[in-house]
Amino acid sequence: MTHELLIADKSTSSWSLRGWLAFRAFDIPVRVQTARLYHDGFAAEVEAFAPGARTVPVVRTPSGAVLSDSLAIGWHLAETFPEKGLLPEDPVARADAMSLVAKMHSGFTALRTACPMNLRTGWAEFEPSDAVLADLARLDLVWGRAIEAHGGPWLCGAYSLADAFFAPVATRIVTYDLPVAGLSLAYAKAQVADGLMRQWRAMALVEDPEETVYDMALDRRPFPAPAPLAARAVESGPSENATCPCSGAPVTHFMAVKGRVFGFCNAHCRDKTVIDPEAWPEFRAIYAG
Ligand SMILES: N[C@@H](CCC(=O)N[C@@H](CS)C(=O)NCC(=O)O)C(=O)O
Repeated sequence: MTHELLIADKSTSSWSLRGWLAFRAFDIPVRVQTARLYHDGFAAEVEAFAPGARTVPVVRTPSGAVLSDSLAIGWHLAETFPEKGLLPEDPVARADAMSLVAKMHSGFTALRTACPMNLRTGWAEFEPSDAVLADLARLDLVWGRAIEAHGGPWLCGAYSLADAFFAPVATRIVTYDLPVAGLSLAYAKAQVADGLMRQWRAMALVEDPEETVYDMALDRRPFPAPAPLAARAVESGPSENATCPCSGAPVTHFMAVKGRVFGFCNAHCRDKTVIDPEAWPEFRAIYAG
């Protein structure tokens, strides 16, 4: 039996990203379903998945328990899979990681409210309020102390639940071009460049409808990350590979990159790879081969 996770739109649902990373960053098997946030059927979809739940992420455990909060999900996974490294082994680092998770879960409200996560775009000339600047100063303190105390590269040494929780905050630092200390900026950029974040964002661009809910009265600028390898969907093969790098099934959909053609077993596999080919280790392997 596998855990089941219900999330919402990947471009904008920051809590969903935390829940998803709590599984995927630690290689914990999970079956994922998506409900559309801000659509009429959302509440009913959540209720059908887990009676009594109101928000995402929400998890159904193999034993039938419902976990309807990211903090509970993270804690449950850390307890159930102690070998997966959600929390550091060292007791001090472990306590720090939980403290960071809790700080994130209950804090940085001004920043989170003023700068909604939107992985589709960067924003130009955002003017942070005093309350947002205070949150950013606190972030500098909290991130800086953790990275210095545990030696980096992540908050508590190796990637932990604390980093999964702060990932959506890191995206705001770069998309809103927020003023933070050098160490915080480097940490935020490392978060956005992380392979799983790139996968999440590629799926967001393929799956999510263009929503206006989080539009800002600001000019847009390109999403601030290094340009991915340029690729495009093409109508037909032949492709270098006979089976899909995602599923191993025969190829039916095609992508061209640098004069070479690769195949996939469906449009979703192909399109998420077109967005950012090098985010996907299985594709990287056949590309390098
Ligand atoms: N404290 C919750 C917050 C979850 C949350 O607010 N999720 C948002 C999506 S990002 C949601 O489901 N909103 C729907 C609603 O509030 O009706 C957690 O940690 O999981």
